[in-house]
Amino acid sequence: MTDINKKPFYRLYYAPGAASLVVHWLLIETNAQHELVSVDIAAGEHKKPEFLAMNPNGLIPTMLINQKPHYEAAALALHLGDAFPEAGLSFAFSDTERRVELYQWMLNLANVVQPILRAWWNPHEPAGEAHRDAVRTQCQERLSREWTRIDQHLAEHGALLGRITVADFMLVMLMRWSRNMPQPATNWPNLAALAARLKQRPSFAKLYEIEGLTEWT
Ligand SMILES: N[C@@H](CCC(=O)N[C@@H](CS)C(=O)NCC(=O)O)C(=O)O
Repeated sequence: MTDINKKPFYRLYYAPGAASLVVHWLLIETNAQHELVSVDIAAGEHKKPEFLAMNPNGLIPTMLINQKPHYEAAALALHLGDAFPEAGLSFAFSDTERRVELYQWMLNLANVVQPILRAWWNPHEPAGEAHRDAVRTQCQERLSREWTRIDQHLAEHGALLGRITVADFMLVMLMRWSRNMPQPATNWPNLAALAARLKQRPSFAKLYEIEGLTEWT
């Protein structure tokens, strides 16, 4: 069994602004010892055999935890919340009631919201090149319903779990991806307030500097 007091060493395979962003952000936020490996998606580095040996899905993020490869942004974010309890971004292992709420939100974001955004950024994927515009229209409609639902929840709770957790970092990354949509997530006031709150953290400025990001500051 892993000793929770002995901190792992991480190597994150990332691309600027990609789904690795939440993991990178949390590595900074938790002060985790880590190194970064930039992956050139355009050059197809993530489809090469050496990468597929780490992540057979051929996707970013992929992260070595003590040299063992792991993937899925939501899972990696949950792990960092657990591995760094002092950062206060998760709940104690004994607090199963709160933890199930955290799992619920993370999986809801990863399974419901994230795929819509993936389809928006890759509109040829669901039904081919000929249907790009229809896919994008549908993505916006579906996503607006999701933003409304989450915004209403935030109006009552302020943060997804009532206080800032790894789930809010995940949400803000997904919000960022909607920045060029006709109705970006920041059109919803409680979502905008949450993003503004997280953007004030020093970790956000550091993340942007390292990834060389400029949009959506
Ligand atoms: N479910 C995966 C999705 C990851 C994902 O879609 N990553 C994108 C970057 S944002 C990627 O690797 N795209 C390259 C490709 O699809 O070939 C996760 O959350 O980690």
